Amino acid sequence: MAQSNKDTQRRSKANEGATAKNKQMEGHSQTPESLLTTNQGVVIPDNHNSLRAGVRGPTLLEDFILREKLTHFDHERIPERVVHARGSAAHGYFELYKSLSEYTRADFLQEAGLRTPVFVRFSTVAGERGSADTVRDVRGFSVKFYTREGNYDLVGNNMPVFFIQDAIKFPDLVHALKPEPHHGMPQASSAHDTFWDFVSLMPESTHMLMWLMSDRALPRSYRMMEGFGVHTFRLVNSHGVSHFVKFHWKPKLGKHALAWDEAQKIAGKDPDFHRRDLWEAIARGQCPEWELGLQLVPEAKAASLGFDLLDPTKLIPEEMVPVLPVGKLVLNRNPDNFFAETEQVAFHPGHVVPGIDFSDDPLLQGRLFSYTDTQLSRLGGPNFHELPINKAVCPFHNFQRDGMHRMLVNKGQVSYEPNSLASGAEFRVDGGQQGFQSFAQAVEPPKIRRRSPSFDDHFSQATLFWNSQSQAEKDHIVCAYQFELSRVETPAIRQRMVDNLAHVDPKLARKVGEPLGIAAPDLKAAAGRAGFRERRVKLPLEASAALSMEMAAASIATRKVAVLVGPGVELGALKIIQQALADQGASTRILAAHLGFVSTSSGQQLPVDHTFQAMPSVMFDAVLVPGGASSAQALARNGDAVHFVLEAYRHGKPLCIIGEGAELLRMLGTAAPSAPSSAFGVIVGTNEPTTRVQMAQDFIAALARHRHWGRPDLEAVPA
Ligand code: HDE
Repeated sequence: MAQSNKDTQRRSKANEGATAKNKQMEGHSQTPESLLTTNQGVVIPDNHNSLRAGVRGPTLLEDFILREKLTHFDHERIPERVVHARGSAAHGYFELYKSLSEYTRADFLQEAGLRTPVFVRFSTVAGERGSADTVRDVRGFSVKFYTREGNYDLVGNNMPVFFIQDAIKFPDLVHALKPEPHHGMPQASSAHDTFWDFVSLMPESTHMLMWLMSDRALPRSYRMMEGFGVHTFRLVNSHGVSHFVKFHWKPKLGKHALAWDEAQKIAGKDPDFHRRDLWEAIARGQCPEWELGLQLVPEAKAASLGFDLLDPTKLIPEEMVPVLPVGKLVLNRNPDNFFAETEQVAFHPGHVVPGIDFSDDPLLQGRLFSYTDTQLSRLGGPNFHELPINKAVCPFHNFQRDGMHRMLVNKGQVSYEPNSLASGAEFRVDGGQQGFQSFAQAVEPPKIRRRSPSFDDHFSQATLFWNSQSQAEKDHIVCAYQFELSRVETPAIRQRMVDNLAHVDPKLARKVGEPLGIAAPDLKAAAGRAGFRERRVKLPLEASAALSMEMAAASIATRKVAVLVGPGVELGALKIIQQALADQGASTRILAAHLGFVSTSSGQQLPVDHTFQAMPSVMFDAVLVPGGASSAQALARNGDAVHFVLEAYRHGKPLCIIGEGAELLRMLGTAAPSAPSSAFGVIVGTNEPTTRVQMAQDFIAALARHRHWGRPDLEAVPA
């Protein structure tokens, strides 16, 4: 059969749109039945008693039912991922806005409106499988597209750059970051000697450290963070013309962060905070969305950027190359089984489809080896592509055979190519034009083990990032460095770090160092150390708006507002504000000192969702305190309620206080705003019908800005 006919047949078979993967998965699923059998199908009569020699006698080795059950249980765990062990995932689809045929021949990027099924896994990097979600860390953002021409994986992070420039340093980086080998501590944290020892000796990590110390490392939700492909890839069109490309995911809900103090508290109160948040949003039907954006650079223009596109410690400022929105990603279905799907999914930056190709970024090149290799030990053999979650939705066939856990039953005599025995005619795959064609790139001699001098600018983009932050974001970066370095016990490591930081910005270095008793930053000492390279590039911009998270207000959909009530609470204004929030997709929960009901000023019984203790302020985005004199008095006498308000205020969260609820603001002590102002996200109003709508609007506007760091004397708040 002619190859083009085969291709059409293959594609039409697989062309089941966005649901192709769901249908395929259904064929592998099982729901509980009212019958228990062994794995061999033999009905089990009693699942409570093992076979014994007499009712009080020893258990018999013969009991194959017991042995099968225990043996299976004993082997239920597989090795966790060596990095990105803790993750959460969901199914969904990617929809293309308009054809990208000008740039790529990738089938899933040709037809406007085409939906391709996806499975997306978010993760932390350092922590073990059971670690907390809200630690300071990079987040993984891996997308598997089940395209009609095979699986394409975009295995990225929520930060656009990386710590190192060459894959050969990855094991060192990860060993330094992970718990220290002698005592296995600390869990899921970079705040320890070995990490800072390593990075302080690797100035190329400076740019990425700025991101890691910023609020980007504390996402409010997986649904509210950006994703980046990090490396430069290639898009290649049907004429063989290539563009360099950087991939971006832009969250529809905006990019938002937690406060550091808040993130630490959540790690104890709800270690599954991000997992729960993703699961619940999808279960409620508030499906998270991102826009895929491309920064495209013609091959010939790459040199004129001024920095090397192959260096993964560099980003392309959006002001230099705008991000072109090309499609949307929607996550609309939670997995049926965490292990089968989220744990067994195997991503690989080398899973590409025709029309998408690699660059020579030495970090990417190393990844191309590493991912299959790791799955071999993690998933127990070479057949992990047959696991339902990893299986392509288009037909696949080759002569790879056998191995652990092989599920396919390959028929026939032939398992080699070329052959003439399979169909009677000669079958040969030998240099055809179909399928994946590697981009014919000229390679630069000689073969050499050396870093390119074009990778030698370690600081200019770190400075760009620093200059692009708002004052509050800068303060947070300084605090983060101080926190991390104060956990470092070796003074020389702390000193090396601030010496390096002085090359980003001398003021930043001084601010970090002073309260820690570190000697004044020494630019020269840093520059004299091995590994230091500073061929500073002059960028055509001082700051890039896209690098700050604090710039734009966003939708308030899916934000959670706590309503604090006591007996005698007034419902009037509360109902109006609750409705206004609900209309914009936010939700309110009623919190009181106890569960059950609270009687309102009009004698109604208001059902309570949570107690102050069980659902503390760090679980919410904003606080609403309704009016009612006795309700306000009860709240002011309750330490948990008072702490709730103080903590939310300190974390910069919007507060809406109605009528007598204002009592609680006095608890802020010296930090209490003399004139509460919506500029600081504190909305104070009366229960009068005339002010309710305005109050609701102001509160929504405050919530859309997420956090209000301009509040005076925040550090004075006792929370
Ligand atoms: Fe990974 N990385 N990585 N990585 N990575 C893994 O693969 C590796 C790098 C990223 O949700 C591992 O299946 C090397 C950059 C994500 O399942 C492993 C190097 C970026 C995930 C591995 C890097 C990433 C991984 C561990 C340097 C951002 C989670 C388990 C050359 C672009 C995927 C696994 C998931 C996972 C190796 C650097 C992102 C060991 C050798 C840069 C999101 O193969």
